[in-house]
Amino acid sequence: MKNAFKFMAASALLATVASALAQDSAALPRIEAEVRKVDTASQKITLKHAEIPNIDMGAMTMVFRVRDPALLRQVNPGDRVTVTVDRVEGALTVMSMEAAKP
Ligand SMILES: [Cu+2]
Repeated sequence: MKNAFKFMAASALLATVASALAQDSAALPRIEAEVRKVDTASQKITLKHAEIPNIDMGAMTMVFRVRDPALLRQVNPGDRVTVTVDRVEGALTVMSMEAAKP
């Protein structure tokens, strides 16, 4: 019983830390990308992205999850955007997205 309580307390703490980290997209490097495909139904986006140093990834075209599905309503294929990307529960996730400055 005591151990179960400790486990629950530790899990709650980890969840708090994880959500604090996930929400802190301001600290993440801003990455230039071009939208290739928007999949609203499955909340995914295909981006041709520049290097992403915080997850040690080179430039490529790939599919990402999005933190907030509302992000998908702002963009269309062909748009140039600036994104922040992080790993959330093991999945590469777009944390923020805005139109690239011309
Ligand atoms: Cu990639």
